[in-house]
Amino acid sequence: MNQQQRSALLHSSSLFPPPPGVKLSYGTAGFRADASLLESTVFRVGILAALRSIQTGSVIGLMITASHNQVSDNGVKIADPSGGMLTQLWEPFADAIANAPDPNSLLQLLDDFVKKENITLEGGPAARVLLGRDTRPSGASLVEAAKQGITCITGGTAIDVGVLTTPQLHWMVRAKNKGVEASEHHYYDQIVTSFSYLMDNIPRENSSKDVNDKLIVDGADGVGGEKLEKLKSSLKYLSIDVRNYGDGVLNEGVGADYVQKEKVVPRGFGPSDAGIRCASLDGDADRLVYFSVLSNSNKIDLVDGDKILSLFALFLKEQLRILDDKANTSSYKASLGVVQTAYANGASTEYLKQLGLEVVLTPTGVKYLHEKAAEYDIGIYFEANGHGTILFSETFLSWLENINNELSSTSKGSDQHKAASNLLAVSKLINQAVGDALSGLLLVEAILQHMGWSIQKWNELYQDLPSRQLKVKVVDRTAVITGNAETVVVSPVGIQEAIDAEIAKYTKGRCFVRPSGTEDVVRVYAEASTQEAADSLAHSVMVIVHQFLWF
Ligand code: 16G
Ligand code: MG
Repeated sequence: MNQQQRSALLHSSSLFPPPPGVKLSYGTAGFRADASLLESTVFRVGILAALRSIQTGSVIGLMITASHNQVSDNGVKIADPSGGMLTQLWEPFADAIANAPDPNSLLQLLDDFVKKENITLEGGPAARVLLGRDTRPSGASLVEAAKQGITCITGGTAIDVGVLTTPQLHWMVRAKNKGVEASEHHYYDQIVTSFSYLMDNIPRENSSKDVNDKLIVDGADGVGGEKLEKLKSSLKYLSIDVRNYGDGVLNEGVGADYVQKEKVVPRGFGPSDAGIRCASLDGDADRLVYFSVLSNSNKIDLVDGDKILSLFALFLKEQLRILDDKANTSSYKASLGVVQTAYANGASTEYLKQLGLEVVLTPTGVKYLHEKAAEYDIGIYFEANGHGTILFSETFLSWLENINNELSSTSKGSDQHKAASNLLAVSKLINQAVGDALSGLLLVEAILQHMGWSIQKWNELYQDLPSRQLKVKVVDRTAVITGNAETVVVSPVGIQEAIDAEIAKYTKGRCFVRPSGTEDVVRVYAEASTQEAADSLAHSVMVIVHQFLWF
């Protein structure tokens, strides 16, 4: 690092002192805290993004959002060149620089890291970072802090793309690095075109009365609602009523997280919506759940991420089967895999296995699911909380393009041709970079129309097992070490045996504990054949956690 670069870093970082006594961690989804504490962190993440851009010779994304957290919080995370999450290898460095106490120690850390990672600061490619933010009021000033961080690396350019959903920013990073058009307009163009294509391909006999074109969407008073409100008029065959698109307080009694956890209607919904298909986005529109309002009540029937996954899996499996029926296509056995976490309802896992699908579990957090799903030709991943997407391998997509062209000349309009083009349209509609509530919603809508299913019919695919989640405050949650995709506790020794002994008392009992990645608690999840049993199992295990960890 030359002298000019050193002084630029020292000078700029002295303008962004870290708040005293605050320790931040990159966690499962970037840094998050009260917005007033974040300027220094965001400035430093700007530096980090610039270094990552130089190292990879690619465009990097930096998103300012705290997703479903309250409006006074904010956060920052990085999108890697593929559009996915920042490589896990850099997370410890992110933690280290965020917590460096003063400009000199920050400079020392950067100097060491640049050497260790062979990052060429002079004469190599210049850093380019796309900067996006959600609708939080604190976003604008944090974007300025990020710009200072990016541009204090010599030659660094910050490209401010304004207010976007998190998945839009990830999509843009991916598109830019593939050398294709990457504006917000192109994002809409791609999803609207592929959605229309899928809708036009629907077998006429399925356009039944069971499924109507009306959908009500809770926009969480965030960026997703705002964007959908603008997008909806370009969507053929679908009439969307967007509520909570920015007129109320972000995430307050609204949004996918609220709806999924509380299982009640979000603000602005009520008994008069009973029976209508409803969906809810989270604050940065990377999570999606569906629900229907029960009559004469504020309670809902929740259709969660597991059911969205099941719907997608069913549809894709069917398209692959139709395609496979064609004897004279050059055969390609596409691998189809489903990725869940331990939070997936046991009934969903059983249902998917009964369909003959390969189901694997990973630890909680999108980065783990995404990585696993990328191992298949078609990898579908979802967390129960509504975050997920479908990944297509390059090899499979190029085979599909060829077959589609071949079928288009030999048997245009045949079932096989439609199946091939449906699969291609899904790969364009669904965000390949990260879970995306807007594109996920359009795919759900297209598939429901295709099947001719109402939300009730969809919800009946299987019956969720009753479950209960609890939080336990402990002295040190890092003392809990889990294994086997968080399904067992490895340490403290003896706790798993105690949990197993409890589980054995319940029919269809299943229970696991894990330290939260976003809150200072240990989480308990329990499932059993009745709600009372699930509650009781969760409670007994909470007591065990206390016994082992409250010392
Ligand atoms: C983060 C993760 C989400 C996970 C949640 C678990 C991303 C983008 N988000 O929000 O996938 O479900 O953390 O929270 O990775 P917990 O560790 O507090 O239970
Ligand atoms: Mg989110």
